[in-house]
Amino acid sequence: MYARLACWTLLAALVSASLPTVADPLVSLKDPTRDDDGPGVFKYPTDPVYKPGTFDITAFEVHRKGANLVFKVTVRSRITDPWDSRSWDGNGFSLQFAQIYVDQDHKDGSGFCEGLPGLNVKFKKESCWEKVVLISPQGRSRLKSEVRQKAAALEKGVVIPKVTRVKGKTLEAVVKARDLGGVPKKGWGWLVVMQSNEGYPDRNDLLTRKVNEYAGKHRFGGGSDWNCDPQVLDMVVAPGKGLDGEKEAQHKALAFTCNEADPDGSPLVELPMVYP
Ligand SMILES: [Ca+2]
Ligand SMILES: [Ca+2]
Ligand SMILES: [Ca+2]
Repeated sequence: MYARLACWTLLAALVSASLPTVADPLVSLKDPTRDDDGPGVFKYPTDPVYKPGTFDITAFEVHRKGANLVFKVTVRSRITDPWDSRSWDGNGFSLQFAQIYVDQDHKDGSGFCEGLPGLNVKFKKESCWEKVVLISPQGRSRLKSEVRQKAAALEKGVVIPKVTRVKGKTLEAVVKARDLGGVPKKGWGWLVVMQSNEGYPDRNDLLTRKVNEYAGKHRFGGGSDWNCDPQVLDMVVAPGKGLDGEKEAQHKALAFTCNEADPDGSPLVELPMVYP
């Protein structure tokens, strides 16, 4: 009898060792702190609601939960809701707007090679994306109508989460795995970018806050008043381990030039992805 008990105990130990625990993420990337300055020169708006660290990504994870996936983007400071998002059908925060681009085939030119309007970015040809998950304080109907009006050509790649919520310093979005095209596989590429939610965006911008030459009350500074600069505050770069060198790699990836004669005709930056 003791032998049988020992046998069962051993079997149970083997089974539990071979099953991933619930907390094991499918994707887990880190980002260094204090690189929420885009190409190294961007400044926060001057209004005090934009507290230091608000747009500073520190971690990104994807978890599986049954038929759903939970996307988690963590920032350096506690997430606040100064504009009372519940009063406009929002999700419990006001300031952040994270976009998670996913390359599912890593083939040159396959997928969408431009960013959503308002980011002023393109993608490297080997990293054109099939899906982008929007983590925004805006409700689903506002997101849907913005995408339809301003990004109709990209609409089939846009994933609007079922639920978006806040936990401390983390934004969480629940997405049906089916809407992403399945459970994430090895070999997929990831790009997490951080922007700021703008409820009154420019005519062509998809809910993004502008980066201008000089910071204003609700405008980032350090960029250009034209559309030659990437409107990205922070992003995750390879190897996605939060190393110091990743700051430099980000600054390089987001370095932009504006042609004096035709600033809006300047070539946009081409962003790389992380293939964990
Ligand atoms: Ca960061
Ligand atoms: Ca692709
Ligand atoms: Ca970064």
